[in-house]
Amino acid sequence: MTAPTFDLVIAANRLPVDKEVAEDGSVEWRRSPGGLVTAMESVMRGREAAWIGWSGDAGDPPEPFEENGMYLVPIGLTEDEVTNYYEGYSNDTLWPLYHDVIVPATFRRRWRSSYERINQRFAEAVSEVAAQGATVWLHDYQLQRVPALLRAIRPDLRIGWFNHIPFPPVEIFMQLPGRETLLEGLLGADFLGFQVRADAANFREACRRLLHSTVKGEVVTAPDGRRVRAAAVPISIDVEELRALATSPETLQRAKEIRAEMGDPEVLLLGVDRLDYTKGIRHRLKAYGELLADGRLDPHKTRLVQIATPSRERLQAYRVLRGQIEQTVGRINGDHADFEDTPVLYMRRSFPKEEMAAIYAAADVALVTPLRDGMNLVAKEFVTCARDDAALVLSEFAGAAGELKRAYLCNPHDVDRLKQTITAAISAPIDERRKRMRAMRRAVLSNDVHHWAEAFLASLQAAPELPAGETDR
Ligand code: ADQ
Repeated sequence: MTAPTFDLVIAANRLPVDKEVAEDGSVEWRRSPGGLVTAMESVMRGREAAWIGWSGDAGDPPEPFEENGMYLVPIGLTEDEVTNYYEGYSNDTLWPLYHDVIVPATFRRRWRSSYERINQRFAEAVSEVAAQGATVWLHDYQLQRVPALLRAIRPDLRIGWFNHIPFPPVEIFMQLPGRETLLEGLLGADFLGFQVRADAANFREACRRLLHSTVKGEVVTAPDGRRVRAAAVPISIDVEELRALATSPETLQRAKEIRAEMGDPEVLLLGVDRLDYTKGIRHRLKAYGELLADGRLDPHKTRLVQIATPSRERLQAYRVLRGQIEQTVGRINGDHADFEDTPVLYMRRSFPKEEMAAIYAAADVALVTPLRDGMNLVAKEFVTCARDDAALVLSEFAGAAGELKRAYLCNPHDVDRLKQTITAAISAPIDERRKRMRAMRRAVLSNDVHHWAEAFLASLQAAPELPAGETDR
């Protein structure tokens, strides 16, 4: 039987669902957590499309299947390929390199060849289900070779790629062995989307410096003479849907219960992150611990709820981070807890979105303090769900800081200033907090996830020209 073909094909490292095997051996697919799926879920609704991605397990892939109206094509990875392509090259070479080398990037030649092989596998899988002239939307740093590999077998396709993480300055990118190959891979696309303008500019500068490409405005000339546009299209969330959930009577009731269960603290601080060293969880805990020790926050009146989704736990840097965070939480609670009060509530697990909305609605101040982040959807989710008088402390190194300019902005590396910013957010007059929250709501509303997807697809169709209605920047 030949595979069905589609006018829209999405490819991302992972499928949007995770496999769960029940005790009786039956298999169920659940929506996977994380920013990419959160964003794409609402984009895909009502569209006929195929999604190519890895199922998350090593071994033979399951057959393609339909889920929520989407045709899902699992890509198989062997145990070795998981180690080399996914954990190695993607998460131990590219991830740290693209996040300002917060931890050192590791370079191994066998990881690189595995990355090339898997990208070829993705290109072939896309090619099989893409109709003549179809639109292909590739995602993220794991698939940077796919555009060129796919174009080589299917020159009829419109190929777009979106980078969910930052694109580093050329001085850092240059460290990557074989760096030209990745740039050439990306230049196989018609349109390249980045979170913020600085990322797109970094990419164009890398092409200029390392490939000697001609760059005019946002357009780079590829080695084969095609013109490729690289521009910012900041990602967002489904504001309307989330706002409706957050303001429902059930959620508001649950938010009250959450505070009551914690003994109705005067100040409820909140952190929500994947357990990743880019998210600045350690810096945040250090600042909070010091504020308690200095007596500037009262451990009997303040709670920090830190929710951390387990992530990439087979990698050493992530295991070390988890140990450090758990030790710090233990130390803060050891120093300040008593029979009634526990100043840090640390929860290492995922919550359903209803519960997340209630937690956001319950908080007074969200601490979103990544050391580097492509966008950070938690910041936008908080603004959407929070009470009008709640406050957001936001790192300048999150892409979201470009839009949420009325947050309490901070440099998380500067612990003293971080402490000051946290206390400023806690003690600001209610009027000021309301004003800031209103301005941030407007910013989030003006660019929701549907707007993002439409902007990306319109840019892809028009590339290398600007889509109608968009003016040159
Ligand atoms: P992530 O690094 O995963 O995304 P982020 O943008 O904050 O970071 O998205 C996390 C998502 O997971 C949010 O939707 C959040 O609600 C959800 N989440 C986190 N912890 C959770 C928990 N314990 N339970 C349930 N849900 C939880 C990457 C980039 C980001 C970029 C996104 C989208 O690193 O910079 O914003 O992709 O492009």
